[in-house]
Formats: sequence, structure tokens, C-alpha cells
Amino acid sequence: MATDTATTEYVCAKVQGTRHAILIDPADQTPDTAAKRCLAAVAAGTSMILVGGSSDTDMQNVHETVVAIQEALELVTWASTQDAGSEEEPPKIPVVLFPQGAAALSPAADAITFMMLMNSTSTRFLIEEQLIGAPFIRKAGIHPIPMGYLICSPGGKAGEVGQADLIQPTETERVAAYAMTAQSYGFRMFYLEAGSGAETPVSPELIRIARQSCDLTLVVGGGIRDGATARRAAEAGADWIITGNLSEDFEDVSELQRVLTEFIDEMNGHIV
Ligand code: 1GP
Repeated sequence: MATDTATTEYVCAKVQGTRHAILIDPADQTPDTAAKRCLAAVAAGTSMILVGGSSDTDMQNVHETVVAIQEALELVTWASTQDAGSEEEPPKIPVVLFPQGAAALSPAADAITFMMLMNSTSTRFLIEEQLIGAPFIRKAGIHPIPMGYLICSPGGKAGEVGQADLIQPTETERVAAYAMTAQSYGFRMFYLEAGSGAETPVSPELIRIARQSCDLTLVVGGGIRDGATARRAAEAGADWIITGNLSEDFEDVSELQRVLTEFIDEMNGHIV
């Protein structure tokens, strides 16, 4: 059984400012491309790598992708320890599964967001996938980080696949109740999702009410493509901003690194 909670504590830590995580969808890129994009993101200041997608992922592409990313990150960490000028080891950026279900897992991950899709209308996403996945996760020693996952309008593929009764932009009281419920369940994270590629991201009003209603680590993603939008989410109280599509827009990894560096600076109020 996994007893190492270091990744959970790193992910759930209350730190100054908002952190950025990149979401890698193994269905959209080769493991090699994923690894190169992750290195560019980490060089830009990304603090966590999530691996998952709402469709077309399976054990094989998830595992191969996680392994390729871990190997690339280890090489970079090793290289930096060989640098005579550096006094302390840089923190290992965790690779965390963000699964579509029990059939898309990898024992090579550092942790998994063990989630309840709280506004799903299907018992499959409330508890059944979790029941199928839990024995594998235990056996593989992957550390579960309990998370409430809430899909907001427009919801995209995640909303469709997860059969979510979407949260509408004005439903602040509903979000508050979900946030309180997530905390009461003992979850550590609460994720407000607008859906990958969403035209409109989760509104600052919904983020603010979630922030006021629980003291869980607040994660926001879906449709965030620029630093100014990330900044508004950060000011409303997000601890983590997730971007997925943004990293797939750039074939050239040095361009990706430049764009993400600016994104993270602007998210944290350092005007670029
Ligand atoms: C999906 O919120 C994430 O779960 C990322 O969304 O691809 O729109 O950045 P984007």
C-alpha cells in the first residue's frame, strides 16, 4: 500500500500565488511529443503534469506516455544535480493521473486524482469506475488524491461522457453546496471544469463562491488559453490552473516554452 503522501502534500499545499499544471491527453500525441512538451512546460514554470483525457485513452497509451514523461523529467533532474553551481535538488514535478475511468491507469504515475464526478447523473462516474479502479491503484501503489470534480457549462466532451447535469453560470448556491459536500467527504481537491476547449471558461463568480465555501485545493480548467483569463481565475481564488489544448497549439517546443512562460507570469500578475 502506498504510504508516501509527499505528492499529495505538494499538490495540496497552500502556496503563495497560483500554480499552473499542464494536461497531457495521450490520445492526442505520441509519448515522445508529450515528453518534449512537458520539458518545455516545466522549464516555463509549470508545477504539475496531469495525464488523462475524456475519451480514447487506455492502459497502453496512458502508461507509455507516463513512462516517457517520467524518463524525460528524471534526465533533467539528474543533469541539474551534476551542475556544480546548483546547491539543492530542484523539486520533482509530479506526474499525476487524471483518468477518464478505471481502464486508463498507469503504475508509473506518482499519484492519481481519485475523483467523484459529483454532478454526474450516472452511478458509473459517482462510484462504479472507482470500485473497478481501486484494487488496481492499491496494488500498483499509486497514491490516490481524493477529489471532487464538478463540470460546469458548456462542459464539452467531459460533460457529455460523464453525463453531467451541468452547472450554469448563475448557479452559485449549487456550487457552494457541492464545495461544502466535497469538504464533508474529506476530499482534498475540488476541480471546477468547463470542458476541454470550452468557449467560455468557468466564471470568476463560480470560482469565488467555491473558494468561500470550502478550504480545499481549488483547481480550475477548461477553455483557458491566455494569461489574462488565468489571472481572473487566480484572483477569484484558484490554486491551480490547468491548460490542455494550449500546449497542443505549438509544434515548436521552444515557442511553447515562451508562451507558457508569459502565461504563468501574467497569471501571477507579473505583467509581460
Ligand atoms: C480539461 O480543463 C482541462 O480537463 C483543460 O482544458 O484543453 O481547454 O485547456 P483545455
